[in-house]
Amino acid sequence: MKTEKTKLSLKMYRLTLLLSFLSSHFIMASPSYLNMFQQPANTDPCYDDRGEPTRCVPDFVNAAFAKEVYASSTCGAPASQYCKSTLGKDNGIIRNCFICDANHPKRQHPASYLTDLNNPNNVTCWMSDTYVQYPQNVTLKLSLNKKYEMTYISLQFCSARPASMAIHKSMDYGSTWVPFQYYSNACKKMYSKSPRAVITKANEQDALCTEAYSNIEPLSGARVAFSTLEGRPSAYDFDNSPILQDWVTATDIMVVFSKLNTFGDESSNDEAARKSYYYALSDFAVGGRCKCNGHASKCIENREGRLECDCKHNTAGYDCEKCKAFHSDRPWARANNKDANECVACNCNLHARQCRFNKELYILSGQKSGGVCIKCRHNTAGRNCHYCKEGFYRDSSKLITHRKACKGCDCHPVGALGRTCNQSTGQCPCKDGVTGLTCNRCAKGYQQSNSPIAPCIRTANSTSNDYNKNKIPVAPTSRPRPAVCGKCKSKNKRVNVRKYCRRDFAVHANILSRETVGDMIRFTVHVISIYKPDPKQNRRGETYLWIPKKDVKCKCPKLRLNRQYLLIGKHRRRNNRTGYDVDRKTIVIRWKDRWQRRLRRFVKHQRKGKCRSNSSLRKKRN
Ligand SMILES: [Ca+2]
Repeated sequence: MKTEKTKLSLKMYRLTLLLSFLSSHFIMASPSYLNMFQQPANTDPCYDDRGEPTRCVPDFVNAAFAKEVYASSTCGAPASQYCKSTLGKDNGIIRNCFICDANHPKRQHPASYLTDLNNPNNVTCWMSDTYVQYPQNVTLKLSLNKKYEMTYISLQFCSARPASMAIHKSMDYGSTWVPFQYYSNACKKMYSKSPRAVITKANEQDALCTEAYSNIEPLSGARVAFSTLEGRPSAYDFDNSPILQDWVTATDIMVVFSKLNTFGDESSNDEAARKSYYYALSDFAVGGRCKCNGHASKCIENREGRLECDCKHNTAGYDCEKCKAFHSDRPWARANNKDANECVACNCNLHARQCRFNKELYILSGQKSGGVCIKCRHNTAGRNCHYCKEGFYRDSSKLITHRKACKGCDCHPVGALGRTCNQSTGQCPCKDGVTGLTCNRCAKGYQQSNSPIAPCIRTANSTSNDYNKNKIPVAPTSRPRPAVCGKCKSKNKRVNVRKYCRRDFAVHANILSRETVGDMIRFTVHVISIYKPDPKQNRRGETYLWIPKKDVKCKCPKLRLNRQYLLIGKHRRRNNRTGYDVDRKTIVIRWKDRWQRRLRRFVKHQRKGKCRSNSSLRKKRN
């Protein structure tokens, strides 16, 4: 009769569990989730028929299934006896004893039996050592290695339920724990919790203690299920409750069995009584969804074997908890059934590859756009790389997205007042009497003077309209090349194996800084690679380039800081300076990565001794 009653109550309990499961399931489910079943299998549930992003969630699963559970106590090592209690006639306790042996396939009760397939026809139970009694406890730890949003945690017992137990959760892979729920026949005493506490909107992340599931009967088969959202007021508005979204999130679950239920006969010398008190469970289930914040419909294993969301809506991260790179125009947000909150790419007009989110700008734009481009290229500037930087102007014949949308101002060094032109017209600011887009000629009624301060002076009766006559010559200022320079050797811009063989060194270097030392300019450089070892020095890292001051003035060669060059040249043996001498015969070209291969070919050529004929010739000549 008793067993019949137990069976019936179990059935009832399973039914209520299923109902609570379904109700909480529906609280978390959105219409888009239900749509999943209506759509053809091959469409992405994260986008609707028109391709618009919609909230999507991974399937509801038993997250604990087949996962490893750590148990602080498991019987059978060494083999030991335990006794099963049943209630006989007149409510007398009948005890049948068995052996738990970890090495015997039919007598073992390992922790893996907690999360195996829960088949009612073949119930498998984990079992602790007998009589691990308060204040000692037994813990079960389950690591999911991924954030999940839990709907319920369910424990099915093979033993009687504990007198006291607690469920804890961790959101940080087991570093810190918070209580989820307490079960005790003495809530106040065991956990300092009132069994009559009520959850309001003010304490929705509090764990409750209930006294309802801690009776010793039934002696086996009872299920205790904790529904994470039950009785929590915001459960009906889960989408808009970050507090509850946080509350149901966990990476790890820990169950602490604090106190065994007994009939009070264990203190006697009745060994069978003590052996009948232990914790045993047939099933540890965690119902929930892989947490993807509404931005993925499935979780997949990554290359390291770790579970992560298959993020959509331009999101990224294990839980789609952030926007992916270059998609920072709007703040990240969880998808809800009204708005998928898709992350939006920054608008940098194809001139930048990085951007960041700026909250103030976002608010100022009426919550439309908050992305700020980083490192605008092609001489552009602005938060969207949408205008030309100082010293450049918009070429209106090209789209703003064009690489050459911004042209250099090219203001005349003498005729213009500065180097910055009007950003839309390109008009440079001209000195008095000077005209032209770049301020390169004298206006009507003015003629050239020799003064760089007033290059055009008013003439009493100027009749000259000759365009060329009015052109202002470039005066020798610090910037432009002096006329005495002559042409730099253009052949020094080309590299071939003959030139390579005839010279002493070939290095790839980055120009770091410059300073004047006597009549020389000394550039500090970082040697990146050496393609022809120089007997005088042969190491990578920082060294110097020495160039006569007059050559630098003439821009022979033209070197700019923070740029990389290929330098192929000879040594002047006159001095003992550290570094490389650069003269007009030295080949100096802006570095291009594609040269690597060609230079390696030259190195091979030299190693095979094919350069020797050239160098021996040169020695003879010397
Ligand atoms: Ca089992």
